[in-house]
Amino acid sequence: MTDSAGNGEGVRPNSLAGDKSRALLQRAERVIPGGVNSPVRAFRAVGGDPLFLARGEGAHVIDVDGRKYLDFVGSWGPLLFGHADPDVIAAVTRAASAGVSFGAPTEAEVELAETIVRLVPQIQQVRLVSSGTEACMSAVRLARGAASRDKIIKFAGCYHGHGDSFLIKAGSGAATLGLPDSPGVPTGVAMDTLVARYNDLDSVEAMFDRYADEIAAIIVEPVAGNMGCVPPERGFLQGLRAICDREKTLLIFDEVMTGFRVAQGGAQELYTVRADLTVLGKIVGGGLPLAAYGGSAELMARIAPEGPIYQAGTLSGNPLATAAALATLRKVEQTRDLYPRLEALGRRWNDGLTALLRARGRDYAATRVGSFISLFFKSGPVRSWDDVRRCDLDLFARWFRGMLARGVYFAPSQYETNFISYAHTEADIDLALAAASEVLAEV
Ligand code: KE4
Repeated sequence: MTDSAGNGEGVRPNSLAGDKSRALLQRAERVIPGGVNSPVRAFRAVGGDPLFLARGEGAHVIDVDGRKYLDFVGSWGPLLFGHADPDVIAAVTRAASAGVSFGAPTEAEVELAETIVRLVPQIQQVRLVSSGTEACMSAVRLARGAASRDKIIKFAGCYHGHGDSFLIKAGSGAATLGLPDSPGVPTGVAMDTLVARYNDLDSVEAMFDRYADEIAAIIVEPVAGNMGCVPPERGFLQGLRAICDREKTLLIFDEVMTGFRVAQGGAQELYTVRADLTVLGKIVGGGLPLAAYGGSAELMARIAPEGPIYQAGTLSGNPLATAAALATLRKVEQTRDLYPRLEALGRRWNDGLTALLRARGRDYAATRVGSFISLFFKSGPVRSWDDVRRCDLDLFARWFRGMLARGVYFAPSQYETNFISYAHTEADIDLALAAASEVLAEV
């Protein structure tokens, strides 16, 4: 029996997934909530069934039904050099042959920490952890402990992982599923998270007017990526720096997405703004579970065992993740045309898309910072969550499905950013633009 969309029994409407993906989803849903291990993967915002992927090759992924896609998700950002990078694979394979985990310090962790300190000038000492959430949670705990204050300011639409303090007006999958304020977060915790508007310094000043000496930190995505790519307006980040200096509040840059993506030294280098604490994830781990937080030696000395602020992790600095990280950061340091090429590919996409939109009389907002790209299905500028939440989500879903049907895999949410890797080519960008031209003609 098939439904009106021609889908077979037990298949969601608009499904573009093959038989094997759909069969795996039915198995998965019996043993995993929603059949996925992270909500935004479930395609709930775009209809149809998620693709189960079998392998990646450079700028492409292949699903379990053997279908190949040009990939603009890139595992949500970590794969700066594309899938199955030979250097990363070789490094992880070599490390694995010596053992997968020790729970003891290793030379590779020291080398990785030295590399991070060398590449990110604001970091004098760094602690390795296993996820961006863990790194953000730890940075906020350090800030609260150092400042002896409890409140933090975050921005509506920004996402700093699923720690209780952050699931307040959160972006990414929380916004995608309509759960920006998750049940299960105690009121007492939520009360210590103040929410300001991105690109609006007055909204930040209003928080200090009311809670001046209670605010330990401002945590911000220096380029917002979890409500789609929303760049900081001129003076916004500098304004946050000035407010933090005046109020003796710590400025935390969550560079999980922007770190090594928008510049070698991240957004701090690109916008020449200093953060007191920097959170790194995704690229820093080369696609394996590794993230980090760091800052001045004075501040980091407060972290156990040196200081009293506790943070720990069984697999922190794991040898396989550290090997992938070192291989990736070596390539970051040694690939001379890395950022010029990412910029050129990003500009090729955005200029081409902007021309297509203009030709079709659509004034949607195509945003970009380097190889960090989004298309917002709404008219007018996009400055903050207030603008983003006015997007036409049905139109986005039709765009997503139209591109996927043409072999181009974008993030399955309007509230996510897409990434171009060093493995993408001009021909790949032109293929994606040709698909976009057809889709924009039909949606
Ligand atoms: P993880 O705990 O997922 O490693 O990192 C959390 C995090 C923190 N900060 C920023 C700026 C982030 O973008 C993230 C995670 N990003 C999402 C994608 N927007 C992860 C994808 C997912 O949740 O499956």
